[in-house]
Amino acid sequence: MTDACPPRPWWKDAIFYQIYPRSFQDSNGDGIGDIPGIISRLDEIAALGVTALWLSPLYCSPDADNGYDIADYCDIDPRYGNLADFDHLVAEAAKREIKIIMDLIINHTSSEHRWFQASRRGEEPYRDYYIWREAKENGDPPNNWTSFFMGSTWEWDDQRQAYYLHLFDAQQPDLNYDNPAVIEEVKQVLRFWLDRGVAGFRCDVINLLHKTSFDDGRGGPILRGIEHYQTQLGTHRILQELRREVWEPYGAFTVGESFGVNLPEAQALTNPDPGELDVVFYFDHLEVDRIINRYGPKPFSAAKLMERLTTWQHGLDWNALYLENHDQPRIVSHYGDDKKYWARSANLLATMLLTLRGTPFLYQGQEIGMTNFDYTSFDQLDDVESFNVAALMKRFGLPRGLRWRLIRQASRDNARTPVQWDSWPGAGFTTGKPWLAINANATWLNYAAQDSDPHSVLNFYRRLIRLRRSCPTLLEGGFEPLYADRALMIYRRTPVDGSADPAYTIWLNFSGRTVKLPKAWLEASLTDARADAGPSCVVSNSGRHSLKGVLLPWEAVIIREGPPLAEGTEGTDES
Ligand code: ISL
Ligand code: CA
Repeated sequence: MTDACPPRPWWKDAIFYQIYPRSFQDSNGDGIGDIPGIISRLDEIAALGVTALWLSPLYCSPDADNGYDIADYCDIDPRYGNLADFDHLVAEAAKREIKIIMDLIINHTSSEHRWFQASRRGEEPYRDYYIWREAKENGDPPNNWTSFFMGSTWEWDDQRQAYYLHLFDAQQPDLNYDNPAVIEEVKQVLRFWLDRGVAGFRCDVINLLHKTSFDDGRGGPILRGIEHYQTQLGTHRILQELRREVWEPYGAFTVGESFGVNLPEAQALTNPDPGELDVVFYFDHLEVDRIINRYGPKPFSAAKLMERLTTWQHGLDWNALYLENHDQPRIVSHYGDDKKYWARSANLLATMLLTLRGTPFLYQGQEIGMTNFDYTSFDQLDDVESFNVAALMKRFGLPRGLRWRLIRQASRDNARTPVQWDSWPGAGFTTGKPWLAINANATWLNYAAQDSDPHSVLNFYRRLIRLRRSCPTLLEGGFEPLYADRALMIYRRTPVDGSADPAYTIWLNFSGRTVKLPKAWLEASLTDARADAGPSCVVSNSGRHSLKGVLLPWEAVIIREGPPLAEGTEGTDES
């Protein structure tokens, strides 16, 4: 490798898998997933073709926001195990050539963190670790900002006789990034975990760190004031410092969850010069059918999805790819059909995720097509955001039935139900009472039922991942949008210079109807023959190899252009 061409970073060829520990695998019957449970499932994870794990928070936390409220950055919450268990996990993962990245939540801590407790008492050096402001003359909060979890972003503290800022829950006070001591503390935390062998971090709401001003916000009731702290110059400077002083020297990978980020901001956040983050998680590809964030459904359009994906595929040379995480509804329920065409639509979504350019991130249970929860009322929920959004809807006069319908399709609990490993009570997740109810469909929708079924969603993912890793075009090739309308999405992955691997065209029908391929477009850009590729059809989620001018409901096909594959080359059929 010449100096001019730096070695290809490991994370460009990685397949990441996010584990939400409390819902992944319980080992001691207390109904909460834990580190020994994760270790016991590493072979299943390796069998999927995963090469890196993102662990959602394992740190000590009072669980105001399920671990995203950290009370001690350098210890494992006893419910998940201890540091020895963590070291054992890192070692066992390494034996399977699986790297580990941690969830880094540094915009805020838990109000139970010793820093905050000392800050409330006005004790140095912690007095200004957080953002304290006096009340207005009339006792009101310092400004009109509103929280991600609804309500004011300011909480009055009797001990300190002042308000403190919290963009999220009142038990998640924001750290003060105008204080160099805070940044030094963060560097210590990073080094602590990097020295334990982690390979990088998923950085939580990392584009919100620096608040440029505390003037009133101009917007409506949702996230009023965000213009004062979203992706500000100060945040870029902090990330450049962390990169320069810690991430670069350690060679640590960073993916930054960047709420509301647009393409120019993402380009700045991931620009290698001067260097901040490696890749980002953006959101707008998951909000094609949403009015605000994950709420307020509107009709889906494959053309709109293609437009947004194309913006990001062309706007960044490389980026993270995902369809699910612990905050998002299950993608087969969101963009797919979790009833009549459950498997086929799950496989179509897998095909899209794993044929785009970038680093794919899967979320636990996505590989078996887990669906949204089957709850019927609010008292089955756990998520603080769901309760707070529902309360705001109630204040706006929405009737209970409508409130439930809106919350049900967007609640973060949809992704947090325990992983369904088998059909027994407890779904193989726990022998105790699960912390959150298990979906009743675990009786048939589970890992064990799919593991040896060649036509299962699980084996479709396994084969797609193997195919992707064997194709330079899918790994490193370009992205070329070809055609899209309300239902159809057709794009091509173009070959890498000098590679023998040809182009691949991906054909997706995001609808429950058989859809005619656009004849005019076919004749103009592709002959029917190439759309009837026969042996060059390397993936089909319907078992068909010739399109014959149509795509069946939820059909996904990958056609390898150029000379047909040798007979017997592995494709992936869900017949
Ligand atoms: O998912 C979201 C946007 O669609 C928001 O619900 C989410 O709160 C936001 O993206 C920030 O998420 C991250 O920070 C939060 C934590 O609750 C989320 O779980 C985490 O992913 C505060 O730490
Ligand atoms: Ca447990």
